[in-house]
Amino acid sequence: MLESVLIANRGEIALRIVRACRELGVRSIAVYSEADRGAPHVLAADEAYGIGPAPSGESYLRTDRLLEVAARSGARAVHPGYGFLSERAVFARAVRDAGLVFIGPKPDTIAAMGDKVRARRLMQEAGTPVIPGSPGPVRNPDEARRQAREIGFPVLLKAAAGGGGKGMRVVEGPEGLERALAAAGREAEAAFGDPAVYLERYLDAPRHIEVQVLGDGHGNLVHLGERECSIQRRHQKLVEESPSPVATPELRTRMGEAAARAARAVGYVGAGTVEFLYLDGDFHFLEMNTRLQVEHPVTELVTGIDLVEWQLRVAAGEPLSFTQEDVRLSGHAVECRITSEDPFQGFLPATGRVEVLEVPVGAGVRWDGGIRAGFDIGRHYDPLLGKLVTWGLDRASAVRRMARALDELTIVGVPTSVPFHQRVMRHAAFRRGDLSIRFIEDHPELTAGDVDADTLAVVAAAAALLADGERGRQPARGRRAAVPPVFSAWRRAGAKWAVLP
Ligand code: MV4
Repeated sequence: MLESVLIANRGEIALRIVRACRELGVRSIAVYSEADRGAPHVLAADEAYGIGPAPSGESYLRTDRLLEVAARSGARAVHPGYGFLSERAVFARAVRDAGLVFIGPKPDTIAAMGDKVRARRLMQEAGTPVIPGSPGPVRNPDEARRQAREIGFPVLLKAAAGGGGKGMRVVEGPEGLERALAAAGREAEAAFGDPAVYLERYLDAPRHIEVQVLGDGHGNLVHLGERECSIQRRHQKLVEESPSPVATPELRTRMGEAAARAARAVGYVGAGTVEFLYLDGDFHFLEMNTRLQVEHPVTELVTGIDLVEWQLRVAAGEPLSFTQEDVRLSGHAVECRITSEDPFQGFLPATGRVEVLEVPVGAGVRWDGGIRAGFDIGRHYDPLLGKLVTWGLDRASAVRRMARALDELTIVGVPTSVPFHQRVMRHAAFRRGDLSIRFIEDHPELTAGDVDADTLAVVAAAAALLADGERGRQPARGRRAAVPPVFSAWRRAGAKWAVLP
């Protein structure tokens, strides 16, 4: 096994990696910015080193400082987590060139999948269905018109260097093509420094379903079932689950084999994800993510396979100890991303100090968190506070368990997405599994304004005082208390302030 791992990340994923290291007897080395002194990942790791000021450009994205810490601490490997430097081929190469193990695929694989046109071509050659589209970047309006006619309208313009939806433009007919091409090119140039764009047939309201793959350095590669990730807003996923409510065993096998073929075609080593768009029974390759993903826990809960453990084992040169036939899916898992955003104000990012943190426990409940009471949530990093994940024998029980766990999750001091998730878990369309990437727009009642927090605080304080007055009376034997749990009703409403009982 690797003797030590430098974790080039922060928050819940850094903690997740520390835990895997500890179980394997690997020394964990954390890094932190000035905003993250005393952050949970820093306290949890075996060692921690400051790498600069709060802005990530001056800390978590500084390859030079990370490699300095690696040298100083004697780290043998680097785990990039997700985001930050995790999909930068140049970083992976720099880590290797410094004589360290990069915990992830080969730099060339990262580069190939980062180029969306190249990735499409590779996947097509591997026999994975791709969305009908142009064979390469479109160079001029004439070429665009010819290809669009062949593909059929509506078409979608995408940045070749893209990802994350930047530079995308839907075009309904030939009239709009020239303008959209110019605009998409400018946007792609601004976002990625590369104006190249290509065309795909536009799929209306598909599902986003992805397949987890895991390969070792000995030519073995398995797929670990799919995740349904359709519930998202502005390309930020909010709820994920495994399996997908639409996946039959036949679909799972077809998608899994398509994903595994795709990954084998690029000699994939480590944990990766092949993303598909699914519509009316058909699926098409979208992108491949060459990193561990935020939503990996739902796969872990239904397969029993610890993905971070296997990332470390594979990076150390171990072969997979199981085959595709050994992979069995059991039950159903759901994940809610808990963020410091106000769902009733367009998911406005919020800041504040976490005053109280109470985390649900019990059978089938997992909290992958990155916060603690007393920790300040600032504006410098993404707003993910933690992930609440539940497992059940079937989808309905996993969802009921999530609703209960959300009611028990108490975060006081900063607005969170918890009340949004409570609505989703009780929503009829969600319970039917009737999902698409438009789910949130299609159901505005999920994000319609709640009572404003200040009004609620006054009402809740009055209720709490009344409840305190009643609390002296004990219910008769076998009777419920006359006073309902005011504090839990209050926190369920997402109040910013609480008078603790
Ligand atoms: C699409 C699409 C519809 N048709 N491609 C958005 C991010 C980028 N990586 C790919 N994306 C999409 N590509 C075709 N041909 C719709 C999206 C899309 C989307 C995809 C997955 C998850 C959420 C999404 C939200 C909006 C649009």
